[in-house]
Amino acid sequence: MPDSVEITKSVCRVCHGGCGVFVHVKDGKVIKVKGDPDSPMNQGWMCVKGVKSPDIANHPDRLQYPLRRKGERGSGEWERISWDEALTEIASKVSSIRQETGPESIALGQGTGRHHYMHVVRFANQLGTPNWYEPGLAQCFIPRITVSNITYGGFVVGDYYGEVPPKCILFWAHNPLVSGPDGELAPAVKRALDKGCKAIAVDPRKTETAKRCGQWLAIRPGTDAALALAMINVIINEGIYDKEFVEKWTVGFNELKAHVEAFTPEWASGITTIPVKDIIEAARTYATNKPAILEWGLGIEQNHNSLQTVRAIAILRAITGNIDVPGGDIIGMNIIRSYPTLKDKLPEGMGKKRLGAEEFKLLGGWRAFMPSAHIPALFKAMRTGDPYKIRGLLIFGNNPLATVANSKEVYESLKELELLVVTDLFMTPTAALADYVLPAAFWTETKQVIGYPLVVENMVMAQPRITQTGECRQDEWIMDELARKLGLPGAEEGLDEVMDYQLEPLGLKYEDLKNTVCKFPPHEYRRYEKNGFRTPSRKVELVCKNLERIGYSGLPEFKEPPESPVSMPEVTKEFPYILITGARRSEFFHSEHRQVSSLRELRPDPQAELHPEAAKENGISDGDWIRISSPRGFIRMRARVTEDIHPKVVSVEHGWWFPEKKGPLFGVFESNANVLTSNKPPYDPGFGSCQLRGLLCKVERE
Ligand SMILES: Nc1nc2c(c(=O)[nH]1)N[C@H]1C(S)=C(S)[C@@H](COP(=O)(O)OP(=O)(O)OC[C@H]3O[C@@H](n4cnc5c(=O)[nH]c(N)nc54)[C@H](O)[C@@H]3O)O[C@H]1N2
Ligand SMILES: Nc1nc2c(c(=O)[nH]1)N[C@H]1C(S)=C(S)[C@@H](COP(=O)(O)OP(=O)(O)OC[C@H]3O[C@@H](n4cnc5c(=O)[nH]c(N)nc54)[C@H](O)[C@@H]3O)O[C@H]1N2
Ligand code: SF4
Ligand SMILES: [Mo]
Repeated sequence: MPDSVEITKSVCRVCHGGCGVFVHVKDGKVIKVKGDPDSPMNQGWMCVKGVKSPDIANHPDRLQYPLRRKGERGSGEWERISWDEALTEIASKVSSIRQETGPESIALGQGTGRHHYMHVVRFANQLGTPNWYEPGLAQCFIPRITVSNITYGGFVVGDYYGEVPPKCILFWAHNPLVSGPDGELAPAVKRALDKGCKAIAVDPRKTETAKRCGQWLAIRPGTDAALALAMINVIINEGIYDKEFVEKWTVGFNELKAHVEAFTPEWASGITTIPVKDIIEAARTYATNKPAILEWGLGIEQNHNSLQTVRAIAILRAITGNIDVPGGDIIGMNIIRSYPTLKDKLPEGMGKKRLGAEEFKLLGGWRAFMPSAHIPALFKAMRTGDPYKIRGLLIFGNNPLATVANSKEVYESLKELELLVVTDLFMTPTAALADYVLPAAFWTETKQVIGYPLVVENMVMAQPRITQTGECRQDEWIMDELARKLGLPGAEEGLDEVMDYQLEPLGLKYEDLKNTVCKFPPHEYRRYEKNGFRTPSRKVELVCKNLERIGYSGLPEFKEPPESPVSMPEVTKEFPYILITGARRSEFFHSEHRQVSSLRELRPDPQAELHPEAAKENGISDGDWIRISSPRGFIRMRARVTEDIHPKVVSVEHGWWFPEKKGPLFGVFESNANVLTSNKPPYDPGFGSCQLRGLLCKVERE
């Protein structure tokens, strides 16, 4: 029956993923994706991107065959070649570079949390190179994960799935109703809010989430550490901390108490622009409505003080006793084995050669959670050969021209490479500069094991391969084939073995789980009562001696952002507004989906949000095309004038390029937030994060 519809249960992964779905297939093509009402994550709900999966999967511009560059780099002239030709040639070039200048001169790049994430780390170890990157990491998630690990001995997520609902949620620089699954899902948050819990949002924008909160703290970007320190001050001074938990399960309380004495709400108000009474009220609400979830997001990491900002906020959970309690923030159970990344295959001494590792110990050094290269150092090495030349770059799903800070410098760096291979779903501006472009499989075309909620692995799902487009291949297959051709260590095992190895503690194989789709054992709360927390002191580390030992402060501190009205009053005269970039939109995932007309028509143009006061000062009306400039360059976007933003803040979307424009650049410098951002020091001393939010800018009508 060739035209009958087959329906298969699966898990959507247009974003980081997690929504249980039913995939409808007709004549080998996805025709519909519907939410699965039995999925604990989404209970039938789906966002617009997921619903439009068929339009992405079947898009006429999908890359379908391996391509080799024919003309000059970036000329847009390609020839179709077979997989065997492509992989043999790439392997031979990689092999020459490895032999001539060492494996460290080959780098691997990848994008945000995709299915093949850990496989790239594995492939890097197999290749023997310490240099792999992802544009999140220092800017996204690694500070939160690392700080959780050093403070509580494990990553925490909100407990939305147990019997006890939270009484309060503090959304800190996080808009989960739009940004969805980052350990929880929009519907889970919505369900908790619908039950009527108290809620507070700390955000310069009155977001979709902030509108559901009783209190909105319109913070000056980049000053979150000051607010958190003042909230700790109030909670301690008013005696509304959890005395029993603090006494029994934390170290360093007295030092913390003395440390925050100076950080009064009055002090923080002057820095953050939040009224004193609001700071006090937020501290009281969060500390006295228990259990409480603290939902933290990206806005606390994209600055040069990410380590201490995240630490200050992390401490709030501990002193209020909200850790690993029902309805609070629970520590992950990691019910599957961690990914076999073959780190013992990385040759001795290579860790030291990792670019940026010496300086940013928590990103690339041996104390790092998942050591990776510092992006500004890596791209500099491509351009300048300092301290050694990066000659080849293999990218699996990343569009650095759009998503890495200082896009024009990224372009200069990529042009210097001898070998650039890009695997992607579409011809992006980055892929257009490559020597080889390889067609990646869409999520309905891949098989995978997914540990969820993100990072803590309290739930496990497996996804079957359902459809096939052209000659598209799953990224892991490409890496495994290259490993075989290069005769790399560990090449005898690939994705299938990895998936079964991960599932072994559950007594399952991928083939078993593939039909079950989701395993979700009940959470065991307060596991620390048995063996303590997994930190050196076996307690929550309010003061962290391990940080002190490697040269960082053991207690959290506030530092004024380097480019701000306070740090740069002279520059502020020309650039009087504060720029934030990249607040998420439901219709797009980063630089993706601009070619998908059913999504693009919902949001045809790039948008910059600004307050009516700022609009008036500059003669701007809602819907005007405006020029947004920073000290580094300018871009154009359409103005959205709204009261729902701090009067001094301008918020621009990120990831914009125009697939409808001419290649190879496809207008990637016209409306791209990263033309405005800086990749220059000062960086966060632990993670090397740079300031993507809280910079200076000006706005003009075009
Ligand atoms: N200014 C500014 N810049 C930012 C941010 C910000 O807030 N402000 N946010 C940063 C953050 S947190 C992140 S995580 C990064 C994200 O940065 P990226 O990961 O680079 O973002 P994407 O555009 O989602 O993905 C890049 C490419 O992956 C392709 N792709 C999708 N699925 C697959 C697949 O399965 N295989 C392969 N091979 N390719 C695939 C897409 O088509 C797309 O071209 O951006 C960062 N950049
Ligand atoms: N639809 C969609 N969903 C996504 C993504 C996407 O591209 N599209 N990307 C995914 C990825 S990789 C990530 S990392 C997550 C990120 O998801 P979230 O963590 O929710 O991050 P954002 O929406 O980037 O930013 C959250 C809020 O931070 C605020 N903000 C900016 N600067 C500051 C500041 O200095 N302090 C405070 N307190 N707030 C600030 C912004 O106004 C914004 O509302 O989303 C994921 N989900
Ligand atoms: S939030 Fe949207 S894109 Fe992400 S998994 Fe769910 S339906 Fe898919
Ligand atoms: Mo991210």
